[in-house]
Amino acid sequence: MDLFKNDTIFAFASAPSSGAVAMLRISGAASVEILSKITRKKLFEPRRATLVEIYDGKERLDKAVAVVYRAPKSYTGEDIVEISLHAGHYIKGRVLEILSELGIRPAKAGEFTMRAFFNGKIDLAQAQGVADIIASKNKAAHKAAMNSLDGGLSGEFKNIKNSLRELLAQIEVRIDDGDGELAPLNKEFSLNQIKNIIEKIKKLTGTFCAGKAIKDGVRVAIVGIPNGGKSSLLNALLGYDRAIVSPVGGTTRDTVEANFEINGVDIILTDTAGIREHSLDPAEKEGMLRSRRAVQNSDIVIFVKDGSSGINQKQEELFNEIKKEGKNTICVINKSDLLPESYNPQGSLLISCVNGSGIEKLKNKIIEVSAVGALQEDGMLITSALHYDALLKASRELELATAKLADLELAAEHIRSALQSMQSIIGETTADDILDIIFSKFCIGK
Ligand SMILES: Nc1nc2c(ncn2[C@@H]2O[C@H](COP(=O)(O)OP(=O)(O)OP(=O)(O)O)[C@@H](O)[C@H]2O)c(=O)[nH]1
Ligand SMILES: [Mg+2]
Repeated sequence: MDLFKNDTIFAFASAPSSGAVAMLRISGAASVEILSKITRKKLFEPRRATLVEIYDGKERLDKAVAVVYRAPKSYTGEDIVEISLHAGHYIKGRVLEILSELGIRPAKAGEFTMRAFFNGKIDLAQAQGVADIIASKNKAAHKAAMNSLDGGLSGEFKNIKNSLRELLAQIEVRIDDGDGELAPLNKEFSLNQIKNIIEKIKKLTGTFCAGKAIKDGVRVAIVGIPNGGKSSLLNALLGYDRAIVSPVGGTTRDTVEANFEINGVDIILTDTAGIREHSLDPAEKEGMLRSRRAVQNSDIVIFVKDGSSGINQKQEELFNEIKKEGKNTICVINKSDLLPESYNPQGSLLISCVNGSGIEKLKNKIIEVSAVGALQEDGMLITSALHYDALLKASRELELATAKLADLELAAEHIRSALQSMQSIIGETTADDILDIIFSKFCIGK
């Protein structure tokens, strides 16, 4: 994508599928003049909805509502025109042609937000919040994106950046002080300052796992020996019949995937073929391979033991083998309805897919053992890999600075690198190719 150009651009900000109204956005110096041309109306009061007629040559194309926002008080910081048209296929297509004929060009993905960024309306972390808010599929992801959009996260980044800048100034001024007029640097104090900043950064990087889980969902694989009730559990968690259940062992062959939410967190649930030692059936063998792959691809494994068959050797061996994969593993003992009430599950969760007992507890347990479980209620959340990498780099540089504090020039070098890393997150010194990556993820019209 070409970086910022000062021409006038247009795009539909509403979804391309049909609806009653389509919102067209024009941004740039020529936008109000273009509006006058297509409506044959000269004066528009800013920020006031005006009923207009859109002309296609001599013919009327549509009746619409137009709003003008004058620079710099607009989303992009430029003059903006927003026109709500009837969402007819012909009207939408024709209006785009007319605007191109008038010499302005279609916007590229993310170009409106990129202009907002270049005009200082938002910083880079907020711009990423815009993309995330559109992409957010669930309550928790939406909350994290709102926080970025509001500038909460940017505020935190800026605090860190400002502390680094002050610290660097303290050191640089002493490097420049050849005559020794200033008191020497209080190394212990500076060391504490750096350590505090490292702490703040670590608090943020520590939320990345949870941030990723919230943004991308938590992958949960259900595994165990045949007939333990894995498919029944998938259905019980989902609340509808997704997978085939039967009393014959080896029912599930292929993995069965389904999505649902627990407390606003997306869960991607995979039911797998039961694993047993001997099977001559090639389809069942392939199914078991897929079960093991599902374990490797998961964040959490639910191991289902069949309580009614007595906890036998084979189940225990398989359980120990699965645990070796190193995943967060929740062990459930199913078919509690067939067990005596006095039964003691010893560290496992007792459930019944037939009467639903223990299922809510299991849902809570899934969130508890997921990365989301460790989150503070109102804490900041890192969801972007770019932010995470930049923060890690900053904290690495600061660790080096603490080790080199005896040599002020070296220490300053590392603190400067950390500062640059923080500035790149906010967008003060971000390389063009990184900006391209960020904005190309946007949809057209935003
Ligand atoms: N009594 C009782 N029966 C259950 C329970 N859960 C599952 N079953 C029964 O156990 C049998 C096997 O259930 P499935 O859900 O198909 O088991 P599975 O682990 O998916 O089996 P495979 O796909 O063959 O590996 C079925 O007859 C279910 O009705 C339960 O909680 N209580
Ligand atoms: Mg099954």
